[in-house]
Amino acid sequence: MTGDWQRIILHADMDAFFAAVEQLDRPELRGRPVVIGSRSPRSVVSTCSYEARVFGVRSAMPMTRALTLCPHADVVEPRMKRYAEVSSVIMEVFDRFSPLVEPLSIDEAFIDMSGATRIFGPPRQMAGSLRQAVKEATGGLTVSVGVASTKFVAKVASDMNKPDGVTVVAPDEVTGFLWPLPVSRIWGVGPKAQAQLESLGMRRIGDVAVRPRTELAQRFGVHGEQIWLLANGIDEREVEAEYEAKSVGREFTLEEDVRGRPAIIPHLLRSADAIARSLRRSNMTAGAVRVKLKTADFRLLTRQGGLPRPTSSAPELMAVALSLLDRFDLSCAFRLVGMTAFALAPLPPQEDLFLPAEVRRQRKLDGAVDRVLEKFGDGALWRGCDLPRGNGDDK
Ligand code: TTP
Ligand code: MG
Repeated sequence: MTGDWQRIILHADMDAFFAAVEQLDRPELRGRPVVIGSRSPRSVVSTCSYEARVFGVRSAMPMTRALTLCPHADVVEPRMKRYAEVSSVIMEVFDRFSPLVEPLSIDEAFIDMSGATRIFGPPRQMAGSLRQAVKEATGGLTVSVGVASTKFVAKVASDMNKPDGVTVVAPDEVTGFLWPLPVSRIWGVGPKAQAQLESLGMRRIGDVAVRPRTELAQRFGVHGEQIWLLANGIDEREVEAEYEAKSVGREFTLEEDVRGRPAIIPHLLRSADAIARSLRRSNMTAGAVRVKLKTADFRLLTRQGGLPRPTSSAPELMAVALSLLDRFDLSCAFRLVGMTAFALAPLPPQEDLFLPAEVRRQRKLDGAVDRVLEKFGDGALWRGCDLPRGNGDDK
């Protein structure tokens, strides 16, 4: 399991979600074929336990057919409110692992863990910790996880060892992993496109990948190009966090690329100041920080690390950001510099009394800085750093 992990993306998908929740809440259903839906003649199967899948029962199948395949199944009416409740528990677990969590449906999400190996260990260990945390938080539910450096491969991978499984696809294993799979595994290839591809001799992903890109583009337009890119494991899409409030970030796209630590630091200071102010305004603290750099050739690099204690102070955020900076290769030019604070929590009331004197002093200074910035606007204070004017825009 080697290779250059530019990004580490986890796709986590609960196993037989609705059915598993029913088996959790009703122990008498454990080990039984459970089919979620109603017994009414027109009902379709919402999902079913793995014990029912052995008989060929599947989601979206007419209930009558499911009961023909598995007559002794327990049919259970869905309880959406309960599933939504469990869904928020698992999403909260994911949020503890990264500020970049993109929920895809009630039971699955992408989690960007790039740059987090210092905290969570190598990819397989990350997946293990996540699965354990989900199990503990839910009281016993299992989740399958795929890990790869792209969303597409991570999503395909999470399905490979279901239920209760992990599949890690290192960057140098992508071709070997994807190519033997049927073309229907490619995002956007439905039954119609599948039939078209097959009629042209492309049954497996590898058959698509080895054709010239232009051939796919000519036959299927932009969509064809997308299929070709995915078949070759190329997928630049970023994990997009849905809820901004779970993290506070500030990044700057620079008019001129910057090179080297001294040129990067002022932009991080700007980010830290803005983030700290925003945290204080909402009486929140952050427990971890992520530094983001985009190279001149658009490669996105991130590193993240925990704070020694939750804080809303710019110097404390900055101290961690500076140590994270040591973990980047800073030899290339960067077009974007940014920072995100996450693992947010409300500031405990009256905590001030118990803080050491230097922390209280820093808080007072922070308050004074906030007042100056509120009066004169961002950029009025750079804490002694020399930042060229007009270099960078707020995003
Ligand atoms: P899935 O993740 O697709 O299915 P699953 O979690 O039941 O099983 P697994 O991931 O182990 O293959 O969908 C999540 C839930 O969404 C599922 O438990 C029930 C609901 N669902 C439907 O109601 N109808 C459907 O057709 C599908 C596919 C899912
Ligand atoms: Mg699922």
